[in-house]
Amino acid sequence: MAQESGKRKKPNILVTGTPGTGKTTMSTALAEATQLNHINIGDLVKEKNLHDGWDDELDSYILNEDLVCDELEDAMEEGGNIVDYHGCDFFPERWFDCVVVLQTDSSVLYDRLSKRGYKDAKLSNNVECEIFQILLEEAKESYAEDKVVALKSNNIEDISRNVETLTDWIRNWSIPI
Ligand code: DAT
Repeated sequence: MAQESGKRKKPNILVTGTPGTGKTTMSTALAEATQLNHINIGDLVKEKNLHDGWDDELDSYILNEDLVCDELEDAMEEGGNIVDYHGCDFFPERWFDCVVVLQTDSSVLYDRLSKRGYKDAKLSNNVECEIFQILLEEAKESYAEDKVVALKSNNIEDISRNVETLTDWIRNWSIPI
């Protein structure tokens, strides 16, 4: 993970991965540990109506990428944000100093998503998305290789370790060189 010599005093981190891999859980803990600002894109889209309506088939809002990017521009320029979303290819590459892709074994993910009430196509599509590492591929295609890191998120110990690793990285990033 390389350090960026932009004008930001604090780094911006993107936490991505298939739904259910633990983005919100990990981002919440990381924000608490570092005092960085956690932005859950799904919640933001709902709160500020940054969408083009509801997709019945996908059972989710149709996110409007332009509205989301306009909404975030000032905060991202300022720095110090943890952005949490199950997609990563429409954000400007310059926004992020580190892109974390959380990964979960498919059987564990299946149980988590079933508990969340996902069924049928929605459940199998998301598990397949994880098996084929779609989000890792998307991150590698969208960001410089040295910014992308894949982290396992199968259990509570993984969350603690990931938060520790990223907290250290954030502290080191913030020290002027
Ligand atoms: P996401 O934001 O990626 O959709 P989440 O943070 O909402 O995922 O987590 C989904 C559920 O799984 C939630 O009940 C918490 C649990 N979970 C997430 N990561 C976990 C982990 N590493 N170990 C155990 N449970 C986890």
